[in-house]
Amino acid sequence: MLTRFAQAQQRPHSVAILDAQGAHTYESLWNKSSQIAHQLLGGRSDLEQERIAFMVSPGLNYVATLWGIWKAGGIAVPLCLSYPLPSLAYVIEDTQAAALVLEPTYLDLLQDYAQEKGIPFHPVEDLQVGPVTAPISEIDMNRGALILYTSGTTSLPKGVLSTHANLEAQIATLITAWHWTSSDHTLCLLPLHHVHGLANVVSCALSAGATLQFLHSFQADTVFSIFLEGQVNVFMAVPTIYFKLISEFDSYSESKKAELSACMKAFRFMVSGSAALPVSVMEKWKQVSGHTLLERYGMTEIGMAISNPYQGERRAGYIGTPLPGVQVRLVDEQDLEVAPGLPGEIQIQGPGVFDKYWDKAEATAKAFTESGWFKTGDIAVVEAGYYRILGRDSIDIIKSGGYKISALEIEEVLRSHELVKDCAVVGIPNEEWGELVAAVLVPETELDLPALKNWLKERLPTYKSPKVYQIATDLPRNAMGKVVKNELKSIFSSTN
Ligand code: MCA
Ligand code: AMP
Repeated sequence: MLTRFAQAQQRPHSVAILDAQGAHTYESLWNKSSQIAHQLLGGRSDLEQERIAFMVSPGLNYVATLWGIWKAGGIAVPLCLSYPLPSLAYVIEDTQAAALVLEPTYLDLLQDYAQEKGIPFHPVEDLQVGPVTAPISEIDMNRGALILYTSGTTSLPKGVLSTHANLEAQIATLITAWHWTSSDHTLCLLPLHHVHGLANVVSCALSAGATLQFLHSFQADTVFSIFLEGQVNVFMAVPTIYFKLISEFDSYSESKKAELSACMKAFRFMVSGSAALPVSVMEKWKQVSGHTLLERYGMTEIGMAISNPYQGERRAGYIGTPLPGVQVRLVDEQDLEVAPGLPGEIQIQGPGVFDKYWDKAEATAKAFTESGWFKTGDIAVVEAGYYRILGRDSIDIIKSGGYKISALEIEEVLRSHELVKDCAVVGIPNEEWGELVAAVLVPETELDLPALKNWLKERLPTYKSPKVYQIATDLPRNAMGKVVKNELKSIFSSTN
């Protein structure tokens, strides 16, 4: 049995999930997921790794669907809840999803599309009927479990296939390193189509027998209200969320600040990751909550790899040391290990490293060295035993609000606009968002920027309010090149 499921057997009557509908026990989660598995199987004994895409709000139904797919022998494909139809269709078609599980809220968006494509779709509620003892065969650890999409240095996102063994390793490492127990109670407000929310928060909490409280989306005042209820003791978020929580905290009266600080002081620990944590945010959060944030480093393809210690010094500006079971090395451009103290690309090996990019053999081959190390594209240095990230190898990868965004994907869309002659997209540093997406356009004529932004929003899944700059002169012919982009980046960073 997957260790992800073990607690459902061991503590059936404990509260697994708190969501907008109330409290749900591990038994209820187990039973609902068995019903879903049974219905998805429809009389078969195994889905044989069929991909099942699902669009369900965070809460009991979400986890029951995920577990149900696994119990039926399928590969789970969580869809982003805010994507427009073309981006959802890309994922559904790229994974050749055999069926969709949808919450009623999302039926309108996908029903016609599914009918047209002949893809069976199930309202999630309809699946929760029938026997709870689904005919589940033992799950082979080397089977595919999950496909999450990640942007990279190509214009189209790639599906990252992780096996059950990969997920078990990713979860086990964090449970040990961060001392998860069944007494923990965590609040999940992160999107669930990424590792941070799905593996680090949801799967670790449920594998430890802890209580997992869901918030549909992030709102700083709601987060603090929940904290004040006094149950949450573990919290994980991206740096942008800590920045926004600090701004909210600053708007409170002195007495409310004191009450909140006292409440947060009692937490077991708090984690930041997915993007570099500015030292200023770390320091301010320490004043606000009494906690030194534990910063860690990971990636969709590998789970978590490097972490500051649970006990011991959490060093500001550093990501820490390799997690148990993860091998890390820093290499130069020839894939040779650098001398101590020199910067190099982080490369990773270990049981948590993904299986392959879905249906992309060439991209998979390119992502590994001949000796099997995964190339992260992140550049780091080791100083006094701790890793420090210096940046990314590719200027075309932007991290904004914790999301990885491909500059090339945005450029491709922009270039299809009839009034855009040329463009270059770069990330410019910003304390709140990490980086802001900035699009530098050479227009055919003066552009109506609000109209252009709306146009972009309809077409771009990763739309993040890009800043748009128009420039009169043509971009140098190699506008995509690193040198030119670096120049644009520094020009617009200083005018920002
Ligand atoms: C939103 N806005 C932005 C951005 N995002 N502006 C600039 N840059 C951005 N990136 C604007 C919107 O257009 C809107 O503006 C206003 O902010 C509010 O938008 P909304 O979407 O409601 O924002 P939010 O709810 O405040 O979202 C911020 C967020 C969210 C909560 C930080 O971005 C988030 O959940 N990030 C987490 C992503 C994550 O989990 N990444 C993990 C992947 P206006 O009001 O003017 O329209 S990485 C991973 O998994 C690896 C393995 C790892 O290491 O963890
Ligand atoms: P994703 O592909 O969305 O999983 O994003 C993974 C990327 O996020 C990594 O390759 C890093 O560039 C970045 N990242 C994650 N954690 C950190 C961190 N603590 N500091 C700096 N960058 C980080």
